[in-house]
Amino acid sequence: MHQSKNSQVVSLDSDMEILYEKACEEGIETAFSRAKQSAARCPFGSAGVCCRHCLEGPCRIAPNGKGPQRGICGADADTIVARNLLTTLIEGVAGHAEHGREIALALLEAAGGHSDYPIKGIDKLYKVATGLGLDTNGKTVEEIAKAVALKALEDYQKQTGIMNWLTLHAQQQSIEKWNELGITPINIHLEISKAVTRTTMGCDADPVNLLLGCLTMGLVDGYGGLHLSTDLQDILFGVPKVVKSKFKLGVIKPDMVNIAVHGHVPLLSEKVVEWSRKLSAEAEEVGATGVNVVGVCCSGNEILMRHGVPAASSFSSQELVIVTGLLEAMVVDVQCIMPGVQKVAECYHTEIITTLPYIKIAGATHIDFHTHEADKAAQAIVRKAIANFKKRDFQKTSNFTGTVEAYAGFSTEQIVEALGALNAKEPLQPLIDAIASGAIRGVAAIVGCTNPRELQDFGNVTVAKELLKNNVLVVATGCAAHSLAKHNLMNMEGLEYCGESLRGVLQAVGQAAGLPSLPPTLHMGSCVDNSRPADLLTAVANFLGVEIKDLPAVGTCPETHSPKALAIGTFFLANGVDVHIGVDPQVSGSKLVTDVLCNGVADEGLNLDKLFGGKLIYEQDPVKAAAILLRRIEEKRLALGLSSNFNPETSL
Ligand code: BF8
Ligand code: SF4
Repeated sequence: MHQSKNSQVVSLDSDMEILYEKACEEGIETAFSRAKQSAARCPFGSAGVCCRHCLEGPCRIAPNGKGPQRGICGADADTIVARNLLTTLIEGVAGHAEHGREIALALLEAAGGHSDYPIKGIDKLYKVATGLGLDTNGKTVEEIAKAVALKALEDYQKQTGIMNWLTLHAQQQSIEKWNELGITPINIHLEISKAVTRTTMGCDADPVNLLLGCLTMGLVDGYGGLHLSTDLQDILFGVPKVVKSKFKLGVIKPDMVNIAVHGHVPLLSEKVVEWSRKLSAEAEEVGATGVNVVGVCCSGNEILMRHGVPAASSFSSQELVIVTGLLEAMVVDVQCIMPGVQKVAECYHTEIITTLPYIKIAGATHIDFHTHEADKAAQAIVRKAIANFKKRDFQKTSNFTGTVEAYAGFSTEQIVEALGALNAKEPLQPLIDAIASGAIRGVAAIVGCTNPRELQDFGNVTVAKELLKNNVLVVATGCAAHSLAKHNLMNMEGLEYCGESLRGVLQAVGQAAGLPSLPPTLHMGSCVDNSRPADLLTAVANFLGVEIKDLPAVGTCPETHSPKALAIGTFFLANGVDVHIGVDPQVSGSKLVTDVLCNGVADEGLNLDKLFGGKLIYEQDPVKAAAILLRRIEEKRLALGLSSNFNPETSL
């Protein structure tokens, strides 16, 4: 059912609307209500022209030309905007880099045999080891895993050369381009530290050079954050395979002990899932029928992809999950955890449990989680939740029964395997044939977040439907995947939204692989799993002997809020993929920065499109955004010599 934007207040998801109203009635503050209080945005911050990089400031540039045009140190709007953008990217990259480092250490520990995590993805281990040029002959799994983990950690330490994970995954032509520009990263920590240095007062003041620094951060994010994390997680936990699960609030069960896992690094969530199953009998002792784990945000995506654990909420409605009154615990690790969850939890019996020594919330319970004692911590967490069941106040609960079925688990390997059912020798050929014939016009990745300032799911779902209607193959990750799943775009019902030729391809591939069809959009995982669509594009480009930038492929991030999503977008931009963003990237205070990021090839000056073959597209209206993306897809089809309805006269 298509909902109009105006009929909803905070979310296209009617269950979330009900909970939002309940929260308002009970005087419980949530991100949605706070967003309304903060509706007016500071014009300086929004334009990116406010600087607090030193104590001479804060300085701000008057956007209309009347008032100060430089900060006290002499930095102008271009420098300040570019520096602020780089600072934002550093924040995003750091999160993904830490994610990768934690997994690398966990793998090293597992290789040493002192870990609660067995190594499950043996095929992937061999593939990554071989790709890294490691000798696997006559070596044990543990020895190979240790060598891979050390190679990963080297990407945080080496002082010369190129990051191992970049060499492992990037196209050679791209590496040459990045080398020429001097933006190829050496090691993750070194680049983050260098980038922080260049943003400080009295360092890099050349806006174009700062933007090149932004691209380095994009590469660090893509290879050091996303690819490294996905590869090592697949080695530790196994490569995801197609799985059927459920979305929406009906996944929370009134007769069970409910635990929401929230955050990102699957080390914690994997163990909570395992122990929730093992300790089910203890839940029965307190009158529940068992322990039910539900996912929130990207931790939710991780355990959905590998275990089919159902998902309750994306980012913007994370507090509303607690307002059901049915959660015994929300256990969190890192990233995207609103501090506000604790205040909401205090209105109910829900216990917020933090698990990392550097991520705490005042008032929350803290249980230190270490990989070498993961089982112990997970048991303690599940037992706390079980003990809380008796404290539940059934006067305050709201039950939801509605769920939406969704397929997930579409790792690149799984997609290639499905295609292999049509052509075992050249699995990519059916996909390429479909693109070449025009049955599929192109490929789009819908990624990123939901944002409490935006109507939840509206942008993500609208862009998806527009693209599907026009026969674009859509893959999704992150919280955007939650939006699509909740609105039937990951089950067979949603096939009605696809153009006829796309639907035909999805059905043919799906049926060959033993499914009724492929779903209209393919869930490829969490935000670090944006490595997976990148790998798919790389494989297709290599197969065709072209560059990623030549493919009719786009990325879109309609409802983002996170610096991490900007970092992911920058990674795709550096690879020549057009990236749409539906939320103001806060660079409008500098014409130079805006032109470099957003202008098309027709422009005189330096711009990303000319340098790499893709540009940033900022468009709030999702229908217009999809139209621009479709035009870009057709433009690239034309350049590849494929059928195209691109008309240069109407190009943007
Ligand atoms: O890393 S999509 S809101 S949870 S940042 Fe956060 Fe955005 Fe969700 Fe996943 Ni990604
Ligand atoms: Fe002001 Fe320059 Fe300091 Fe920024 S770095 S606060 S513009 S003096």
